[in-house]
This record gives sequence, C-alpha cells and structure tokens, in this order.
Amino acid sequence: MANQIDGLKDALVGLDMNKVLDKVKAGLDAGVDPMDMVKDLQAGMVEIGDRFARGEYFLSELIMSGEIMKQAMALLEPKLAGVDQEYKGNIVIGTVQGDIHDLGKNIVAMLLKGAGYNVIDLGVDVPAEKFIDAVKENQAPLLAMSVLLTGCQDPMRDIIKAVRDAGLDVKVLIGGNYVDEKVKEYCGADYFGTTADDGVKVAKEVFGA
Ligand code: B12
Repeated sequence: MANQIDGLKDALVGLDMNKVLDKVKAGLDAGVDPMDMVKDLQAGMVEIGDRFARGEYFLSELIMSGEIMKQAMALLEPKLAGVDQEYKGNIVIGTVQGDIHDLGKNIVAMLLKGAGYNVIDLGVDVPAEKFIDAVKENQAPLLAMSVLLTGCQDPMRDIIKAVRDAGLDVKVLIGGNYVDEKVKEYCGADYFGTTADDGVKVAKEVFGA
C-alpha cells in the first residue's frame, strides 16, 4: 500500500541525501511512525552493505550512507526519545573494541532512553576496562554491547570473560544484525538481540519494568 515513506529506502540506497531528508520530514509531518522510517532506513543500509560486499559500492559510499543515516536520525531522534519520567535504572552500552559502527547502537540507546532507562553510552571501539569501570561506577544491572564485524566476536568474548572475572553482578546483552543464539553461546552473553526493540524487551525483563 502506498504511504508517505514510499521510496525512502531507495533514496538512501541511491545515496540521495536531499531526497532522504525530504521524505523523512514529509513522513513526520504526515504522522508516520518514526520507527517504521528507521526500519526502512535500516533495510537501505543492509542493501548498501550488500552492494559493498559485491564490489558495486566502495568505502566512500559506505561513509556517505553513514552520513545520510546520521542526518536522518537527527530528525527522527526527538520523536523516538524524550520521555519525561523517572529513570527505571542504569544501562551501560557501547560498541565492542575493534568496531566503530555506531548507527545501530545509537538507535538502541535512543529507544532505551525513550523507554525510561538512564543510558551510559561509552561510544565505539570500547575495551573491557572501560565497560567494567562504567558498570561498577553506575552499578548497572545491564551491559549492552553492539557488534557488526564478524571479526570482533573474539574480542567480544574476551570482554565478556573479563566482565565475569571482575565478579560484577550484571547481565550482558549483545546485539547486531548477525548476532544469534550461537554467537551468544560462543561469547558467553546472557541475551542477544538483532533489533533495537529487542534491547527494550531485554531491559524490561532484567529490570522487571
Ligand atoms: C555504514 C557502514 C559503515 C560505516 C559506519 C558508520 C557509522 N557511524 O556507524 C563505515 C564507513 C565507518 C564502515 C566501516 C567499515 N565497515 Co561497515 N558497514 C556499514 C553498513 C553499510 C551499514 C551499517 C549500519 O549503520 N546499518 C544501519 C543500522 C541502523 O543498523 P545496524 O547497525 O544493523 O543496527 C541495528 C541492529 O543490528 C540492532 N543492533 C545493533 N547493535 C545492537 C546492540 C544491541 C544491544 C541490540 C539489542 C541490537 C543492536 O539494532 C539496530 C537498530 O535496529 C554495513 C552493512 C550491514 N549489512 O550492516 C556495513 C558492514 C557492517 N561493514 C563492513 C565492513 C567490512 C566495514 C569495514 C571493515 C570496511 C573497510 N574495508 O574499511 C570498516 C570497519 C571499520 C571498523 N573498524 O569498524 C561489513 C562487515 C562484514 C563482516 N563480516 O564483518 C558490512 C556488513 C558490509 C558488507 N556486507 O561487507 N561501515
């Protein structure tokens, strides 16, 4: 069925920044659910990644797509977050060491904030000590890690082992589009997620609210 966000994914895949931003603005004006637009944009990023893998797009296109996505998210963010209420608890989040992808992590953080949690975002390329210090300092019951590079599975496993060895009472959630039950088991995490909604579901389970 035709709607206001028709063509949003294609505009992103075509790397047409103006068209993407116009469509997002038009969608917001028309009352389209911002999360539906995030999903369309994410599908576009997957298509761009596939083109990169096939050698049809190069690093410059990946960088450009990241920039467009950032600007689109800047328009969508105020509609996704911004819930004025008391915090339900602290959650530490970051992208694992070796990985600098942060667009997905930022969306997860945004939705968690919107759901009422206090999110301590450590950024990208985060080593074990930084995660451990932040969990201790904030007495966070949940540590969420983002990973997009398959080569970062071992670093993630090492980080989780270091967190366990530090004796912290914290549940570990890992997420990213290739993460599954097998990766979760391999890395020794408690939960895994492949969408930002999964992050909120897990937080609700851990905090009971
Ligand atoms: C944009 C992009 C980049 C940008 C990142 C910009 C930025 N600020 O993030 C730049 C140009 C920097 C980049 C660099 C590289 N990239 Co890149 N990149 C992508 C691309 C096209 C899109 C990623 C993205 O932002 N998607 C949109 C967001 C919204 O989706 P998402 O990240 O998947 O997040 C969602 C879910 O995964 C989930 N999620 C994510 N994190 C978490 C965490 C939790 C807790 C939960 C619950 C859920 C969750 O929820 C999010 C929202 O729904 C992907 C393609 C793809 N299929 O993912 C390749 C991709 C990830 N990149 C890839 C590669 C190879 C690289 C480089 C090595 C390229 C190079 N030769 O230098 C470098 C690595 C740099 C590094 N050390 O990290 C490969 C990885 C392949 C692999 N097997 O590991 C991919 C898959 C492309 C491909 N098909 O080859 N990249």
